[in-house]
Amino acid sequence: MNHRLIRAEDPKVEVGSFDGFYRHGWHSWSPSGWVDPAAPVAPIPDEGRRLGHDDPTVALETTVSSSDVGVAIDANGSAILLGALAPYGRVRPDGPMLVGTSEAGPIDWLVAEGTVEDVFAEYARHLARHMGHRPRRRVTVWCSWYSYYEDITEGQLLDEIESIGDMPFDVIQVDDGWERAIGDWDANDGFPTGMQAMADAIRATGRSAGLWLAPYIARSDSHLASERPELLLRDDDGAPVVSGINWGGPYYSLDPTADATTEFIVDLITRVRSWGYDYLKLDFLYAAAFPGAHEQPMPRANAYRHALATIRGAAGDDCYLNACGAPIIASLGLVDGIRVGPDVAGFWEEPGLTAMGDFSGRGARNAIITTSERLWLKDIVDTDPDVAFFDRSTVELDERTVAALRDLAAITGFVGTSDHIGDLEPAEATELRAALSGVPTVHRDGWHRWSIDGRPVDFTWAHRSPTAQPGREP
Ligand code: 9PG
Repeated sequence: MNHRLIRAEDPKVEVGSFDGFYRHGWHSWSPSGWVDPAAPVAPIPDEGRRLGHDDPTVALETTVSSSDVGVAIDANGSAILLGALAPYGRVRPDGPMLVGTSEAGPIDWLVAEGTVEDVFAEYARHLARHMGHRPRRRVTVWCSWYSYYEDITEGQLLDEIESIGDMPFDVIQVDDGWERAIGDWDANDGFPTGMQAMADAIRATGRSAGLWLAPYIARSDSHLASERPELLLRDDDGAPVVSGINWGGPYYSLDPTADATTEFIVDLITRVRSWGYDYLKLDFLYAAAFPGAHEQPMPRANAYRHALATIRGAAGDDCYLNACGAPIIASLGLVDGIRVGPDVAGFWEEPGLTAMGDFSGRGARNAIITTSERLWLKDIVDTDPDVAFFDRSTVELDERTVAALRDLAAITGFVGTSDHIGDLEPAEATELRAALSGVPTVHRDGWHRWSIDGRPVDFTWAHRSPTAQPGREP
């Protein structure tokens, strides 16, 4: 393997003709994998879906491009990687070349040539050096989202804790549905004794209490948006920046560079820490890296790093931060875990989203593809593949897909589920217990091929599904 570091604003690397290009999505849910570099890209027609899908600055482009790192497979089968070592980069295939651009002037780039596994391993090593890194951990988490969705109440969760019994989860995490509104982070009427009491109940079982927050967004109908307008990120015309549409309407980005936002975030994180939560699932973080007229002008990735540093400072070094919907490269060094794919679901895909070319939508297909294409990150940050399913009665997935999700958990060491533990058949409960307590020996045998305790695992089939994005794969 050859590699060199260069400092440049717009590096160009000659490859020769290539028909396989690794495009890296900007944030957790953004599609990643091997595409045809010359294939036209159709922007997602639905504005709400488009906003939350990938980097908004390229959402209307009609050619392939990649966030921070791109890899070409040349005529000899060699991989040539061009990767930014700072979170400002974009890489585009351009005829026989890879061309980089930086949003923040000259930056360091890695150019590496070798096998695809080796060039990514080299890139990961350099990223850890440039962006920082935190200790790797094994994570076992029960999360409320994928069985309750927003319909959670204190009573249901207390029953769930009871059913979980001695199942070896380290974390029980309350997901979306506990708050008054997106932006108004107080317990709603479903949690009459409050979030501190919920944390107490979880901690009484000897586990860490986890809580979901989307700290840098506010729904348009929240008190925060109407009463603290000085926190909102503005565009050049002074209008609040809409960073997506969900929960039945638009949500706005907060301006992470505004002093008022920093105060709000410090207060929020200090409060949830004082309730007893020491695992925070921080969601919709990409909104903090949206372009806008920042109170303190700076590159948007710096505003984002400031946002994460503010949370880390208030949460303390011993709080586990799991970044979701989060720009990947820009999050390195400040958080413990990063969700590296879109939401899984108990079905393969939503045909309507696939038809729109939206591969960030929920479903097992998109989750397996993007997560398996991001496993090169797993040695420098905890990579959350999203939950696996153990209760067969709740999913319409075939056994191969159920197994692939569990294999991703085994490979990453991030094992989560939302299944109702009390509903598991005895054999399923045994499988879950084994997945939570086993520490398998994992080897990478090829780009899509792994072995887990000597058992071969191959994700190639998922990539060859009839609706997969085209492009030569390694
Ligand atoms: C809670 C959920 C869960 C889940 C997160 C995130 O509209 N959207 O495009 C969209 C994308 C992802 C999403 C919700 C909506 O899920 O990934 O684990 O915490 O939020 O609301």
